[in-house]
Amino acid sequence: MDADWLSFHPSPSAPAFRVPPGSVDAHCHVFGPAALFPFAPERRYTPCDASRQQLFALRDRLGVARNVVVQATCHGADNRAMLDALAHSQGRARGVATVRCDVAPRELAQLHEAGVRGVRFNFLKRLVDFTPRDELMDIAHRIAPLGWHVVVYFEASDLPELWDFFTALPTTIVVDHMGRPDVTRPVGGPEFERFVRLLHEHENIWSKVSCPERLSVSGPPALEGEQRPYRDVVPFARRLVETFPDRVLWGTDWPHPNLKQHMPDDGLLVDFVPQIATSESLQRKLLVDNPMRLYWAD
Ligand code: 0GY
Repeated sequence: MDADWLSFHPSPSAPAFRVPPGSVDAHCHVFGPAALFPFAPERRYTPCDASRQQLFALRDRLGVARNVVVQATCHGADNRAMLDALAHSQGRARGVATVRCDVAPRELAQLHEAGVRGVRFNFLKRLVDFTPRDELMDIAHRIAPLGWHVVVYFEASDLPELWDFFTALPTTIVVDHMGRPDVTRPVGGPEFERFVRLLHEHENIWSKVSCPERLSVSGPPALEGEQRPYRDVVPFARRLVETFPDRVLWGTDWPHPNLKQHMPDDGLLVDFVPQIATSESLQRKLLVDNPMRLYWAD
């Protein structure tokens, strides 16, 4: 089956930044292999195969200790590829699943036992069909007793419409990729201010400061000697890390689904971290303490 987007970087550079021991890549995926774990018929894109073995090789290359494997839309609510990665991780991977509202209590218990600690609600119109909010709220109420959280993925322009739904959710909420700000707009402008206000007013809401490669317009270093990968995203991520140091997570987003023009060198994504978390204390919270609290509390 042919992928309709670029393949991931074949040989990421070794990062210049050495992450603290026990660091977690808190947003990454596994895709297929399709021969073993077929993609969902309702998917909006077909990825290249990206196996657990390749994910674990990247983990070791980057010097991180653990992964959080997030279910992506191309696998729908069939969590088998993600669960297979968890099962072969020797406890070094946890998962975020997609479930339908008719999921049985027994299945939720099995997912928990396998290492799942959250569900993901995706609101990107290019990726999923609309799911009624009451179905999502129902799921959130069913997973809350397990101590799980809800990961939400949306476009910044949709936040006003989603605000009341998010703020009514009964769990911790983790926003993917800073709510996808338009980084050509000012970091102090109304759009990003709205997102910062969401976190200020709701202490159960966290943000991933991930995906500079997806949000950036300036892109990776274009000039020889440039030391600041994805510099236009830095003010946004840095503001969140410094304002909410105990509620931010970082991840690679490997294997970077749907990137059609530029595929990042994952080593550079690690080198983005010291730009946005500028002290050892902030780096430790972002990479170790926060994800460990959310995913390995037990
Ligand atoms: C990401 C980003 C994307 C895809 C998905 O579930 C998905 O298919 O999340 C995207 O296309 O922006 O976080 O992996």
